Amino acid sequence: MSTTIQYDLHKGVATLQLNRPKTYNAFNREMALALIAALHKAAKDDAVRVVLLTGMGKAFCAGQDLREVTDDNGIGFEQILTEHYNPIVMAIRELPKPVVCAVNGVAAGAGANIAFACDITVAKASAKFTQAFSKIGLVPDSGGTFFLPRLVGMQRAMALMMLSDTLTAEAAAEIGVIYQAIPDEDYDEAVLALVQRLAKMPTRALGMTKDLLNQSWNISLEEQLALEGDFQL
Ligand code: T3D
Repeated sequence: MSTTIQYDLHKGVATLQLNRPKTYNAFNREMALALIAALHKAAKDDAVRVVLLTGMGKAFCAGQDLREVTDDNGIGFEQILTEHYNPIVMAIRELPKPVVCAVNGVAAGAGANIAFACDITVAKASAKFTQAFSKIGLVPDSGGTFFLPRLVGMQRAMALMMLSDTLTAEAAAEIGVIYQAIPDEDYDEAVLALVQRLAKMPTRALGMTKDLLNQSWNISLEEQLALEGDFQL
């Protein structure tokens, strides 16, 4: 088992902690594959009622480990997306339980977009978000072009992605990119209270709520109403 993801299960809460603090938890292949495995493990384990994704140390996640992409012997862009980020985002969206993301520090590139793909994202008030991709000549990935315009509208998504401006946690909460910015001094306690609260709630109904919201992106109101009825019965 890789140490790049710390997996801990306590009272129904599976905490998945990105653990490469020296690189601000940037994703290398080992950590990406370990996160996919951890998400699948949490999805299958009936003892898990809520998943908490967070980072070790000062940062949440600086996105792709740039040392790995610039390594001539490293894998290429296509493999990085199809084998790392796309499966991570799909595993989060398909996980039939709430996935809370607690952003403990800076979230950049894929790190920011993975945070936006989670069900409820909260952040320490001192945390910051930046798309970062445009600064290094890349287009945003990890589902950012799907989630961000849905969260904040096209204008804001476009500007955030083109300019890669830094967004404070408070500004992110104000415009609806995340659910809440929590004062640093209250952060640990508030995150714990949130996940413990979710763990005591009806997991199956929460999972079905997530499924309904996932499906609402692709279907008509009439179909959605029918689906709500099917799920309620
Ligand atoms: O195939 C593909 O690559 C496609 C997929 C792309 C997905 C992506 O995520 S692309 C975007 C990649 N990420 C970035 O471009 C962000 C790069 N990092 C930064 O802009 C800044 O480091 C931060 C805004 C995240 C934080 O800034 P700051 O000033 O608080 O910290 P710092 O001093 O820049 O970084 C702290 C350490 O983390 C430093 O290490 P050192 O010098 O103390 O040993 C730095 O090198 C390391 N670090 C930060 N980001 C990365 C990283 N190491 C490897 N990869 C990183 N992305």
